[in-house]
Amino acid sequence: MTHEDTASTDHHRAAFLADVVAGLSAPVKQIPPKYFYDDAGSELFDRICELPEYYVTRTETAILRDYARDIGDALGARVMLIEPGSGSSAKVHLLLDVLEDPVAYVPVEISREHMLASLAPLRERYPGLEILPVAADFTAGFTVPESTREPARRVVFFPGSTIGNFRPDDALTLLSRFAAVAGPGGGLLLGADLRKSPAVLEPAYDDSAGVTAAFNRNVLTRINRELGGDFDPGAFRHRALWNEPESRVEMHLVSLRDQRVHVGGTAFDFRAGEPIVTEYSHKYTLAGMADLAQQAGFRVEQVWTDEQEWFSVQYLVR
Ligand code: AVJ
Repeated sequence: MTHEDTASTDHHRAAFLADVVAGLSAPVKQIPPKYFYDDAGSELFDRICELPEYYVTRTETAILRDYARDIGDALGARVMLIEPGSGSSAKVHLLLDVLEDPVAYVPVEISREHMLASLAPLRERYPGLEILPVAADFTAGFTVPESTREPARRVVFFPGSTIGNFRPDDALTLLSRFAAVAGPGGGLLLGADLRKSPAVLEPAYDDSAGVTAAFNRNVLTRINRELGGDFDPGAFRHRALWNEPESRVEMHLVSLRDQRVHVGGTAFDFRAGEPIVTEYSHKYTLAGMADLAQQAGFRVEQVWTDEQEWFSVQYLVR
């Protein structure tokens, strides 16, 4: 463990503690969803992507596969591909297989070990491609490294409908930041889940096997391990609700009894039935996303959806 690693771990722990204490002190208690993704959480999420109810990943992957050539043509040659929140970089090969002479791939990921482990197969598959990993929290801004060859344009790749985790005003801030990263002539290839029946949405976030419930509770286990909390994860119930006015799925951890929990020396009281909000997944219409993109400085160049229009892959240009 280098000095830098210790410093960044301490910095990360301090930010984690501050976010949790602030979130649990709020009128409506909350824990930011970015803290789901420790190694256990990342593995649980990989399992969620295989679930029958969770249509998001397979629907997006099918669109990227079915329209790969069109998407490759739209992005053009000698692209630098930048992927904020790359996770296990499970989708980027669908683009790299069809892109003409891509200059570099820049994954940006908060869990460093998970990212570096996921890059080995890519290095093997694309020996001529420069891969420049950035261990950073993309929501806090990051610097794009220089590539050896000058790219024709920068394209930000933001799949998986992670944009849905952000309230619309925060989503606008994030898209504006991506517009700055892409630069003039650059673009954004965005995966955005679309509005649909709650009868489909709620099971997708509360699957019958209980994997999403375990994913949700895991953040309490992480707080106990990394922040010295004394949560009893079994004393909280997983809940997924469709919020029509806000056009989002909300994930909650509901306290099963009156209880007191301590984190970092601070006590937090919960009433029976009181929720902790752990994630929002906003669902867009095509018109709604086009409007948000325009406010952020993008123009919608092309949109690809599945037959049922459950999911959209959108190429936005500056
Ligand atoms: C990775 C944020 C896109 O919101 O659908 C999956 C995370 N949460 N099941 C989503 C998630 C519950 C997922 N994103």
